[in-house]
Amino acid sequence: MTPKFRSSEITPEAEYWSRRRFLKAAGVAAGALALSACAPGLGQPATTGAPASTSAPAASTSQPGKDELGDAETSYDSVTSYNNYYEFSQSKDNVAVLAKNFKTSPWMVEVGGLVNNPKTYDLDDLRKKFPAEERIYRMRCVEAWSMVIPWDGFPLAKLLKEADPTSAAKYVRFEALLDPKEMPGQQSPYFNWPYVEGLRLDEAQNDLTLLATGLYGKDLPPQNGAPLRLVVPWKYGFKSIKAIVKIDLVADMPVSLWMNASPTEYGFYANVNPTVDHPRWSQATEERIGENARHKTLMFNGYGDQVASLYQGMDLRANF
Ligand SMILES: Nc1nc2c(c(=O)[nH]1)N[C@H]1C(S)=C(S)[C@@H](COP(=O)(O)O)O[C@H]1N2
Ligand SMILES: [Mo]
Repeated sequence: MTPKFRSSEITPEAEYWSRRRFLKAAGVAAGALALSACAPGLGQPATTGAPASTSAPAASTSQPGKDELGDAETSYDSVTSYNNYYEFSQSKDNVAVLAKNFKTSPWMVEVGGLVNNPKTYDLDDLRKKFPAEERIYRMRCVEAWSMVIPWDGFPLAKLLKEADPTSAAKYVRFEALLDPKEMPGQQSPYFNWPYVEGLRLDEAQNDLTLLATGLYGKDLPPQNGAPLRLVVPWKYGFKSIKAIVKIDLVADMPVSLWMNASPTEYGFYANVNPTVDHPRWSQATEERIGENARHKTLMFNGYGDQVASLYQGMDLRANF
């Protein structure tokens, strides 16, 4: 059981922001300083020798190094050194160091539940079976910062098709690795480990929904969720679960780690929505890491053409 605790005691997704606000109010340029300290690529193009992105995802209008809206990719250094990964740390700037020696091979992924074809995959076999393609996606954290990341991966829909959900399957439940020896953050009693996330089946089957194995043309580094993580670009970043070991088709809506930790702040749907604020801060704008100006937050993070129909007739304020 998860111990219940007051939201003032939570360090998640929230404390970070209120701390920045506090420091700003105190007259310190805290936000900019803190970010430049942990985002070395600030304002610079990617210089890490990573291959330039050449192909576009859903839209074919992208220029190399940009998403389909013309937004520049966030530098490789920022993407790999500013991370949310509570299994390792509640601070974003030391995850990369703490996760450095995390063992990501061999790795097994168990696909089961309400399917006709349950199977446990070795990750290497899975990668051979479903070759990676590049998708340049915006990633919007619920904490009101964002990045543009060129992922390599394959649509979850392909794996689901092979698993062959039964008619009783309505949701997909994802589970991350539980290993408190290797993941020191799992010694925190404030969270109901392992990290769990979920999608409605039709969301999971949408072509945008990616199982990522790499970024910038290289294997995922541990801090970004190696060897296998979800990417759901129209939802807040916490839906994009890292270090997946289990994917189950289920009948009932899964309860995620964040819903469990703070149900009034983090809902199941978590669709990016500039008109529905977090109880403690506005979601109207976001800080694009590596840039100075704030961006306006876009409905469904700018992917409405592909996903708005999934929510027709739903009250997106109630289903936050
Ligand atoms: N297993 C796991 N997955 C996770 C998290 C986490 O703490 N544990 N954090 C989430 C949050 S809040 C965000 S914003 C993204 C960050 O992904 P990135 O570090 O690759 O940018 O990962 C998400 N996936
Ligand atoms: Mo996040």
